[in-house]
Amino acid sequence: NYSNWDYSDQGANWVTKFKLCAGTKQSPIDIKAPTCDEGLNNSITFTNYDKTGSSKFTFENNGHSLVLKAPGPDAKVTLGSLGTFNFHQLHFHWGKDDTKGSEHLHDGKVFPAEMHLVHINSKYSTFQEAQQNADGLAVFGVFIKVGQAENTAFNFLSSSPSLIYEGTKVNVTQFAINTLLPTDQTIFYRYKGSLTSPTCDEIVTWTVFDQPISLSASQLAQFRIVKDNHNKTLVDNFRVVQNLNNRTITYWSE
Ligand code: 1SD
Ligand code: ZN
Repeated sequence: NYSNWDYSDQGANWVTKFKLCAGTKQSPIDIKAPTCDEGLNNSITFTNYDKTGSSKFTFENNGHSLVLKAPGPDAKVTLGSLGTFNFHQLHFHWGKDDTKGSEHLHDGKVFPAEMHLVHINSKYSTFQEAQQNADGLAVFGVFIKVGQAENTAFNFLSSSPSLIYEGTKVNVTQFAINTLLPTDQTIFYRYKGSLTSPTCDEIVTWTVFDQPISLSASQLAQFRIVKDNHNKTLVDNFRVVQNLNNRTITYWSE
């Protein structure tokens, strides 16, 4: 079931096979006109995001993205009263060139790529269990722009020539996940949405950081050489933005 969808029309046809994709709280969205929420608990507490060690991450081509997985429940985040969420994996969405690639937009602006850090609510023991619940996941979205310098925190991207085909993976020595994040983690947007790929379950508390990170042009090029689940070049693996409908986007500022 994992292979019977692709990004050929940016998700428009998913609704015929995957009912949830036609829901009213779908992701991604264009983040604009957020409402300041004095009550939004701004503190994201990171635990073990700074941990380095000798255990192995895996970096894998799953036919839809490149995914970095940590070996166990280790890194986690607490989102105020929303609870604690264990880091599960991070992955990327990117364009065939720099004019597109991000899933979320920011005031209509598109970025060349976007990183998602997927976390599972610690009150559930498996992804499958979390998938049955509206508070199942917390996903962090980080916009990626193109910059002059190499971003050395993303050196693991240089293994993409070994990840051309779906199902291939490499080991990556454990590194501190917080090195991948924007330096300013205090400005972010929060809304309730969905997985951006089938089966589009509406189980995600989204946190999209305001500050983008930078990768060099050659680092972005490392994404664009891998192939998808139909053995075609995997580019433009983003879903088109969805209607906000009856939802608010909140932010908090000091
Ligand atoms: O697109 C990803 C999908 O590949 C899978 O990772 C899923 C569940 O982990 O999450 C979606 S997304 O909503 O994080 N883009
Ligand atoms: Zn994603």
